[in-house]
Amino acid sequence: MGNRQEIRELCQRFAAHDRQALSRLLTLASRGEQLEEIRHLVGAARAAPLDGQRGSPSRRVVAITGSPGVGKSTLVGRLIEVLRHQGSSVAVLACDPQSPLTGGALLGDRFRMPSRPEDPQVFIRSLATPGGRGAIPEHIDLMVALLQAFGFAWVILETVGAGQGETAVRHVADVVVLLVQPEAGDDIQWEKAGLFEVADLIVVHKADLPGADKVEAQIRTLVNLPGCREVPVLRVSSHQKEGLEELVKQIEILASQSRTSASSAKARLRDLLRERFVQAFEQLGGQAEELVRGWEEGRLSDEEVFAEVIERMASSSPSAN
Ligand SMILES: Nc1nc2c(ncn2[C@@H]2O[C@H](COP(=O)(O)OP(=O)(O)OP(=O)(O)O)[C@@H](O)[C@H]2O)c(=O)[nH]1
Ligand SMILES: [Mg+2]
Repeated sequence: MGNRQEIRELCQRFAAHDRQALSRLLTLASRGEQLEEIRHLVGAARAAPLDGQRGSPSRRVVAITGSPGVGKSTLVGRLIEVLRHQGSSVAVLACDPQSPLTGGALLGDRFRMPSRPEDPQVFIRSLATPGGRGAIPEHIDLMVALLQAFGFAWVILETVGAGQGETAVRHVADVVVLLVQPEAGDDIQWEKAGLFEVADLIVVHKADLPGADKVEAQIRTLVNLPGCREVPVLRVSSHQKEGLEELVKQIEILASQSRTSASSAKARLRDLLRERFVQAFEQLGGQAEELVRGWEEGRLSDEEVFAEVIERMASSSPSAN
């Protein structure tokens, strides 16, 4: 699969605005195949935008994250309606944690989101995400770049934000929106509190349900604690179609701030470097052990081990990464 001939054809079809080619390239990227060629394609498309995309509107990458069942897919469906109404094109990547029991919520996502095959300005793709790295596929940044190169003004990522996915989403999204819902129990599951740290905007979703006031009050208390950065809190009901325009407006505001804020861009770059560094080290596997053995046996000094690790990381890390 994914031989040279195939990838060449795919790139040509992508340049001719073929959605099936886009879809296949996304699959390859999600599997970590043909990364170099795909990066090249994205770079070329950036330099010479596809027909009809010159003077493209500003791009937005938004992550919609929250626990299973909080209503992410439903809300994304509503956002698509609002954005289309405003004339923007939208692509969605729904990152499904692959459930060992049911095979994931993929079907459910397709059902709840409008699939609109007739609308060329909407593209929806579910991605199975095998375990290991949280809910975000490793090459999500490249998938987003593909969708942008294809011309989508908005890219929305749906993710449960579990595990390391939280930080991965932070690197790629301009704005991270965290959904919480009125809980049946007394308190929000505060073990999810880690997610609050990556959220730029918190949505009390299903605001039509009883208990929305209480959750909102709890969240406001939490985000107003001294030392916490200010995070807007909004109430939205997808069922009642309430709060949606306000949500889009807030996302726009935050996205433009995130783009102009050099410090947040720098922080994102630092996080990315750290993550890639750890990945490259992990890829060394047995080689690192071997060097440590050399140190134990007195053949290598600390500095020599370090220098050797750096050198091997540089040569083994796939240039495509
Ligand atoms: N009351 C109420 N229910 C909602 C609202 N939005 C979604 N729901 C319901 O919440 C349930 C879960 O919705 P989904 O959109 O599938 O939630 P999800 O977060 O995408 O779920 P996963 O993809 O499985 O993590 C469904 O039964 C929806 O009908 C809302 O605004 N109000
Ligand atoms: Mg969903």
